[in-house]
Amino acid sequence: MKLSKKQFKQDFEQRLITKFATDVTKAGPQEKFAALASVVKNYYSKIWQADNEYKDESKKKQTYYFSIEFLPGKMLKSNLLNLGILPTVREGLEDLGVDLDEIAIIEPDMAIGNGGLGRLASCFMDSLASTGLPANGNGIRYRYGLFKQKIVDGYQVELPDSWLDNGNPWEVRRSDKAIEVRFGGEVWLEDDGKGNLIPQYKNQERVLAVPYDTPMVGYENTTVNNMCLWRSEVPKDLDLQFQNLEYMRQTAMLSSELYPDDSNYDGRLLRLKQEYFFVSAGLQRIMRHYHSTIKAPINQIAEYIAVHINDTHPALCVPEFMRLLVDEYNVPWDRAWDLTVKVMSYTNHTILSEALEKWPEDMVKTLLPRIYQIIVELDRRRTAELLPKVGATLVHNTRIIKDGQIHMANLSIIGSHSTNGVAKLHSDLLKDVELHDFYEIYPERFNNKTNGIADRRWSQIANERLSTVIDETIGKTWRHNLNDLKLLEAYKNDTETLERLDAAKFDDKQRLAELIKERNGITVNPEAIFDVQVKRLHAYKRQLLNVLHILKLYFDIKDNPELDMVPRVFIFGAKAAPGYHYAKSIIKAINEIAGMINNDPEVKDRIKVVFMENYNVSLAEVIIPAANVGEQISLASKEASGTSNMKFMLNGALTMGTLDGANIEIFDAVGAGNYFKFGLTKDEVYAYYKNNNYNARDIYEQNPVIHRILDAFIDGTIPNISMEGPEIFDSLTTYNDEYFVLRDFKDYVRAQKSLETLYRDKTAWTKATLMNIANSGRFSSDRTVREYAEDIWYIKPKQ
Ligand code: OX2
Repeated sequence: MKLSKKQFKQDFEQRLITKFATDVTKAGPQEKFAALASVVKNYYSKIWQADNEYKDESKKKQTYYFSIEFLPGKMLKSNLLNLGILPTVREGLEDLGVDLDEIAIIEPDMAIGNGGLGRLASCFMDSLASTGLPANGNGIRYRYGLFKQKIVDGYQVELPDSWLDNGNPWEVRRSDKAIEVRFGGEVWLEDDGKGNLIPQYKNQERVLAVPYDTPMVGYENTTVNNMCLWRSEVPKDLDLQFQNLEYMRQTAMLSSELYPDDSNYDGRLLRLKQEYFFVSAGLQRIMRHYHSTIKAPINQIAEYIAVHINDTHPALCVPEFMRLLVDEYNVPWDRAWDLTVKVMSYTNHTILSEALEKWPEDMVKTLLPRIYQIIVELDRRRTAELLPKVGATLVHNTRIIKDGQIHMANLSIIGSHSTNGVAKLHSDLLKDVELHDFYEIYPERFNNKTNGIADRRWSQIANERLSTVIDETIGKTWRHNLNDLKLLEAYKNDTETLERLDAAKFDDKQRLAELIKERNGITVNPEAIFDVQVKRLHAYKRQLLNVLHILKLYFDIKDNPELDMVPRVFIFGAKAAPGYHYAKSIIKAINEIAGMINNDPEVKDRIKVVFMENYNVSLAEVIIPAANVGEQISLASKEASGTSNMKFMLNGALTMGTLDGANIEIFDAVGAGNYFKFGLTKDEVYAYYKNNNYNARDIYEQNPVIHRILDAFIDGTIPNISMEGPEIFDSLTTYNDEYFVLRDFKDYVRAQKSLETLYRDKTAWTKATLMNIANSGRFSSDRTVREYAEDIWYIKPKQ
């Protein structure tokens, strides 16, 4: 949009008066933020309305992305950037003596997601709007987002994230569009005399779902999509009866808290209720819109809408859509099924068995009796139809209902026309191993969509310094088409470009060093290698491998106090699921090791270990630009894709990585010289499984370096971990090291040595940095959503 600085200043000052009866000299930061957000909202609302009208009139097919998590972070700068007014607003504020960054920091992170899955959903929201694709998000408006992490005596403590206390300036509550969702009670079918079986209900629990719409503003275009988040409330006509406090409490709980674990299936009733709640509300809203606006016959619905099931949490989309079609719109069963499969598509994000959702039949039957009937009928019909075609074994292995449980991945695959993994290796594993039986039956449904990131947030917003250097080198087209970063390659031997890249990185490191000083009280040297591992704490991600390497370096110094090594700052950021005991023990160990090393005068600052508390999107935006190295060291086959690996690459950090998830594609893109590869391959890991011949204790017994490092956990070397130390030690020895940490240690140390060697050659290092940036274009989520649009959803961008 066009906006002059003068106009902006006028709008902002005026808004401070109308909203808060104050002026720029007296307003507090919260008031300035609210006024600015309100001005910005005013700027995009016309575009939003016009785009809604365009969508209604053109009736073009739209996607609805159902996700139980979104992780947008802060929206202010992203909205300013996408509206094309970020520099104007920054300068306008400067004229008024206001620093944009100081206002932006006021906005709470919108953290209604855990990690990769939720962040991917938000990257997609940005990219869908920015590529002009007509799409909507659908999720839950949790009152409390992901917990805030405090570190107390080295331990993680969780505090509630009450992010809505000062209101949310971006959302629009649409009470008029509220919808009822029903649970429990009894259901039976009655013949209507014309041969139709009509469900009858008794004693259902009613919940009102109120939508809150948040605009997703496209980058310098005219698209504004919608992210719809549902809040649960007591229906108005029940409100005053007040006789059932438990019911009121239960209703509020539905949209109260995000489950703080994304790697473990938690079979609690509340979670199942949350899943049905946003699925039913979302699909009902779609149906209403279809009837009020699209007005096409119901049996054409697949030409107008696509529904995406982001992991299995929204898998109830399949039976709920069937229910709406069959029960409410009288569509015959077979036709309804055909439509459902055409409308639905599904993404799998993990093969970890503990994360796979399976709901007890009884629970589903009690909570969602009609949905249960539909699932049973789906399963019955499918079994009857497929038995003669593919035989009993395949049918049994792929059934929706097995051993008294409803398998949500099976439901999602069977009820949709597309199942995709999130990186090549992961999608291959789905086809060849984990979902192989399904692949035999439905080969055409399987495909890969390698993840991507919203590059505008992760470079233009998070790393303005680097962005400017890139502009000055190759021009600005990369801001619209990330593939143009490839133009940088022509400058890989250009000393001046390399120096500028280096200077930008140094600035970013200094900024992070200041933050570390402020938050952790630790002084770090910006000349040191900033070696970063930020992600959820999970055994398979192997933060422990990183820790063992740090201990090795520490002991090397203790053995040889004059050791010549490039100073390193090891930076960690990680939340552990509150119930994940082992992960919390690792956090404690990292903090104690940090204390031990940082305070040992003999180390002479050659190693610093920093655990930054409360890792979230905003902190990532400061840490990642400052990284020299990104640690992507999961055991091969366990990390479906990873997305921070792409953010590091885009910011000129080199990857220390296994051949896992999207790391492999990053390796292929940058080439061997610009990536530190180590560790078992997926095939080697599977060979160990097959032959059952991994013996971690042998490694401990036979390798003196490892022996000494592990002993440090139990012999008092590392202080204050008398509980955690033995737990970690045992996991690696007695319990045979589930994620092959000890097996990969030696190769990891080798790769770390070669990293250090390269870092000593500044020019060579910066060249590798440039090569990483230059080849990161493929990892824009603009590319990813375009692939979904073309291959899965069949939707077209606005011209
Ligand atoms: C994560 C995966 O662990 C990660 O590898 C992937 O990059 C991300 O999803 C986005 O696809 N919960 N979070 C994930 O999977 C699940 C389940």
